[in-house]
Amino acid sequence: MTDVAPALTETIERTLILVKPDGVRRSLSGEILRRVEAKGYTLVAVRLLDATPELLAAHYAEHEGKPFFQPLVDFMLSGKILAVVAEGQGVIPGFRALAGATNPTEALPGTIRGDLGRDWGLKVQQNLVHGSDSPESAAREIALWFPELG
Ligand code: DAT
Ligand code: MG
Repeated sequence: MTDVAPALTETIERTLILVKPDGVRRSLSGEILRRVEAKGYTLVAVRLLDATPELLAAHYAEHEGKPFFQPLVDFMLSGKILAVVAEGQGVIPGFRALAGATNPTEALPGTIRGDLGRDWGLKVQQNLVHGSDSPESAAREIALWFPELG
């Protein structure tokens, strides 16, 4: 058994989840965390905060220069964000599957964006949640939002 346990624990991963300002404003934080917990993932850290332009520029660096970049930053500054670190085997793709497609019109029923989100006709999609898309992104984003865990 001693050679099995370390191999299993090495597969545990962490992801950064954000309940965006639309989710907090619409009082969906609890429903979203409920789905993460009901799936079986563990909440490692949770923080309600106001983002800053600097934090968002770093977080969304890959989108700089795209037409929706400034609307996205303005939207993310429009209210409180619930930042969460969740843990479990496969949690990075697992939460992306729970979240659903980026465009809430296309997100399938059963997903957070499919069940709870819609297109509001704005310059940026307000789609309730962010989830890290790779182990590299997760490590980078967790260090940004939870420096004490990085
Ligand atoms: P995701 O959040 O699914 O990883 P992303 O990283 O490509 O999507 O984009 C970040 C956010 O920007 C996304 O959640 C919503 C918004 N967005 C992306 N593409 C968009 C587009 N073509 N039009 C409007 N908003 C968009
Ligand atoms: Mg993304």
